[in-house]
Amino acid sequence: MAYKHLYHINSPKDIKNMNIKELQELSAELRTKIIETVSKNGGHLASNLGVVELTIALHKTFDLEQDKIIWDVGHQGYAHKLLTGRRDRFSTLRKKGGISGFINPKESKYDTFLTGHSSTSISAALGIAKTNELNGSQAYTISVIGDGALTGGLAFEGLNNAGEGVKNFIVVLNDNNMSINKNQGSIASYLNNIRSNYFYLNLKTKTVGVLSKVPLLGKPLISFTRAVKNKIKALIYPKTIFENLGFVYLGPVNGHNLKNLMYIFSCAKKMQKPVLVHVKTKKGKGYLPAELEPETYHSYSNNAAQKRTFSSNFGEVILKLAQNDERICTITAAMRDQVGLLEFSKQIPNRFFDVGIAEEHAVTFAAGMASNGFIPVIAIYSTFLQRGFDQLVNDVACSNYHIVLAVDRVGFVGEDGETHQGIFDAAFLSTIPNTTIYAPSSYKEQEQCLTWAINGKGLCVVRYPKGNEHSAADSFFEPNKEYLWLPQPDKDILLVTYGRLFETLVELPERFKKLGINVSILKLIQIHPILDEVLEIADNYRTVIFLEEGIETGSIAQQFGAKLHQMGSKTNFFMRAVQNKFIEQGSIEQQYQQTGLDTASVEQFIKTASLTVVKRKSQEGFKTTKEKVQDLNFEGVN
Ligand SMILES: Cc1ncc(C[n+]2csc(CCOP(=O)(O)OP(=O)(O)O)c2C)c(N)n1
Repeated sequence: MAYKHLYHINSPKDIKNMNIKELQELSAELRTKIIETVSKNGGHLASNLGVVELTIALHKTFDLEQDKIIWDVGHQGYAHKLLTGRRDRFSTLRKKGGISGFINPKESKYDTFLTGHSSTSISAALGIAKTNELNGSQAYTISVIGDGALTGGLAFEGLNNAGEGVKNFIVVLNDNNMSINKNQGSIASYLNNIRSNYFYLNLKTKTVGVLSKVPLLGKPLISFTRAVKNKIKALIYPKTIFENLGFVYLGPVNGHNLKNLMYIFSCAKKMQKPVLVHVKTKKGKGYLPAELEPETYHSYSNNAAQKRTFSSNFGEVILKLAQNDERICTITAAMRDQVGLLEFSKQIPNRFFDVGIAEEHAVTFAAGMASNGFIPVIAIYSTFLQRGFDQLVNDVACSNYHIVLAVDRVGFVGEDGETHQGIFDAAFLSTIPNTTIYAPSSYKEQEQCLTWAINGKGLCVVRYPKGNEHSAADSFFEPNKEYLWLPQPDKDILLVTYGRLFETLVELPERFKKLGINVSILKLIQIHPILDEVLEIADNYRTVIFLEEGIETGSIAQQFGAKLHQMGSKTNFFMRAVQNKFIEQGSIEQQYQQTGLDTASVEQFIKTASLTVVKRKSQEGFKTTKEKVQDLNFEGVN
């Protein structure tokens, strides 16, 4: 496609003089660019195609040199990026060092607030609007939130607070009737009801358009018509929930009609109260496959689809277990297909619960079920579980309820970047009393861990990464064993790890053998509480090196080292985990390299650690724990 307009737009001011026809042509160009790029790089497709006109209308109506847009989740910001000086770098979307798949202020002054997790935009926008008031600024702050994100409790906390009163504050509800899957819950049904008023604004716009051309009488007639219409509207339609919360409600408006959108935004600007503009869009608009299957095209991956993954294996195993145990229920927070629960939802619909984007609620809801004798299993991405920490501590663990967490996408996740990494859960979950954590690295281990978790006590966690198992993983499976020990002839170096990182280390013993160094491996499956048995194994080695795909502070590695120290072990302990920083987008391989957890870096780390030990030995004279105790030579003490 030849681009007539897009390559002339380098900042928001460049669309200010474009007419409707040109803006419509620009919409088509933006769609082409988005489809072209996502087909190469992967990314969120349907959500972005749905907001093209909405983005243009916002850019046209507001002055982005001072007004601020906060895009909820930030996964639908591609058109916004293309119109704010990032067109030429757009081909680097989701690549290391390239354009982020989410809204990110590091990238552009037009990206107001870092997003990635849903339902935050109203709160963040309100913070900006309130401080604008303190500064005496007349700038507008606009939160653009989807109907899916509106199911998150945080969004309502923001509405509740904003409804008390704030100026120049606009919430744009981008309602496409979809979350990733069909939107769930009574808010979705409620919005469906309002949408049946859909004809209303079109009619009003047309009427205003015609009347305003009538000389002299035009304006008074508009006011009169408006007053009558509002009366009629009030008689026919009850007030919306948003009006009851203190907002002026405008809409619903067709989100693909630029004229209507610009008109309604210009009305919203005139209100002296918080405004909610209800915009109706079609997810996937302009690309038929995505319009027909918005769930499939919510996000698109250009990697060959993997048939069996840890998520799908989880779905199969939990279905089997639930078919034999009527106490088992599954819960998802708006990620049914992604976490592998589609088949479960069809086979056992009465014990399947999609609670919407409501992770905190999911945890306390599960605690309620557990208190009533059921076994709830929450399938959730590691990154989104962060939201449920307080509920896990207070509502689950304090009462020692038995719930199972199936934590998906642990470790690095690749292209989604810093807001989506699953590197915190092992650290924060292991601080909670009454918790057991398993980290399988093969499908068979995953099945075994899920069975242990279902039959366990308290909070039982099974955590596994994105994608599939290592090709050789199966051959390492040992039934009924909470760890895998691959010892070499002497007790020289022991590598300790868990989960997917095992794949990175598995070849190292062979490589080191060639150098005359014996490297053993201890792979933990139960990572918390740390078993005495594995500490005893480690204590017998001269050097223990713990490698972990998780954040360093509070890591299992740190806890392991501390425990060895507490038991008086004289082992030389080293660890490598993710330094305390956020890991940006890139491939998972690149993220391993960046954190020194790829095979080559680990190999080097082992060599450096060995040299450090040799140096220490020559300085102090290395002695095993037993030798040191013998040296103390306490007579009469056994
Ligand atoms: C706290 C949290 N939970 C889950 C997700 C995963 N997620 C990303 S987009 C999305 C659906 C959002 O739906 P909606 O707000 O309606 O936007 P749409 O994609 O339909 O435009 C979900 C569940 C997330 N980003 N944050």
